[in-house]
Amino acid sequence: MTARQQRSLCVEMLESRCLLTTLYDAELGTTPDQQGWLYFTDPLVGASTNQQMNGTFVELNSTLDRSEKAGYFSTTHPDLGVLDRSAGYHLRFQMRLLAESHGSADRAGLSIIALSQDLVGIEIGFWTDRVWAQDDAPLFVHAEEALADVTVEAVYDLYIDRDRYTLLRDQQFLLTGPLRDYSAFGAPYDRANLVFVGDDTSSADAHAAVARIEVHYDTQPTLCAVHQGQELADGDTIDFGPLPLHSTGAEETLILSNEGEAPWYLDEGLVSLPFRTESPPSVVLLPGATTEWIVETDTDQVGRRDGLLTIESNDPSGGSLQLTLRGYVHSGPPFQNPLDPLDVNDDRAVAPGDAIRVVSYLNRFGPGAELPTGSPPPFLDVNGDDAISAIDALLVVNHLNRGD
Ligand SMILES: [Ca+2]
Ligand SMILES: [Ca+2]
Ligand SMILES: [Ca+2]
Repeated sequence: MTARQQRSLCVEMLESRCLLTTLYDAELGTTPDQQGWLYFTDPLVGASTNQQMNGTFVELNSTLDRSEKAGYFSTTHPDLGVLDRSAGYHLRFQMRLLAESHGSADRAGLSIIALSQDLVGIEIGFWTDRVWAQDDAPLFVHAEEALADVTVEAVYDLYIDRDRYTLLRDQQFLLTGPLRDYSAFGAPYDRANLVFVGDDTSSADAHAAVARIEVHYDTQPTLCAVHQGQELADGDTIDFGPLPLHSTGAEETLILSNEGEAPWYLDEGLVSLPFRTESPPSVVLLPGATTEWIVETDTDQVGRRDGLLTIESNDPSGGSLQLTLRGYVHSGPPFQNPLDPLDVNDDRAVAPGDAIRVVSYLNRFGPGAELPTGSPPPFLDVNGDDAISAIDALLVVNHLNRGD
């Protein structure tokens, strides 16, 4: 099975695992409370805040009285399952903000709340020109933010992955940060598996239009690391091969891609000496995105190059990779041992094992076989003619027979 076939199998498994549920669809022509959501206004009776269908949107308007609150709670929704952040989930909102005003920098007239089954989640506030996260220590203070024209209809993808949320806008990265725990405040932040959209403050108001809300479960990133067309697994080796002394361009390129359904984050990417990198990979890869990682070494000195490349990421299945880096800088024939040409396996002794290495290679690849592409040892070219043939084994055998 080729790496490509393996990968397409892997992707198919992920696709079948990733379940999508529509929680609200304005195209059905009904308001969210007619599709399973709890619509709640404060005050309960006589609120000037209103909801109404307008084309392919439901519009929620609290601008007539800032002190009122109103919005949609998933509490009663029959189709919302367990929001398990360790398994990962993803909420998608298609909406726009027609107007918003606030009396405090820590409040927004339109907010989205997503709380996992353990109450840890995130509240995102929407102003017309930015989105921002509510902090939990202290409670409900304006935290990280990103500028965006929220008055234009867009699809917002909110990914919850263990300890981090990531917000995309029309498939473009917008905002990320740690998840928060607001449960000390009480209701509704003490409700597990909660999704809320609306105005939840007496200090701001908004006129918002929501077209669609969806949830995906089991959304995980999947790192696919490829070198020279081969998918890399933990423990694999990246071999730079023989490198002529003082040559340039001793580098290898890794292709990292996210074949999963959630943003991939590089937690740690380390290259040990004598290898190094001048182009660290992207720290975040959105689903389907790809980045290159170039690892290089110097060729200033004859000898072996051994190192490690370590990748730690938020991919729970294959996100931790420790790869061996190797290479060999040579000034003479690349596969002739410069210390002792007869010492094929480079163990500082000449023994029958050295001849056997050559014979095994010839048995496997035949006489006239190409030189290996990987780094020596073994140094199979005993006579240094840049070919591997029976004479290379014979030289070792003759030496041993002579007993010198
Ligand atoms: Ca309000
Ligand atoms: Ca040896
Ligand atoms: Ca030879």
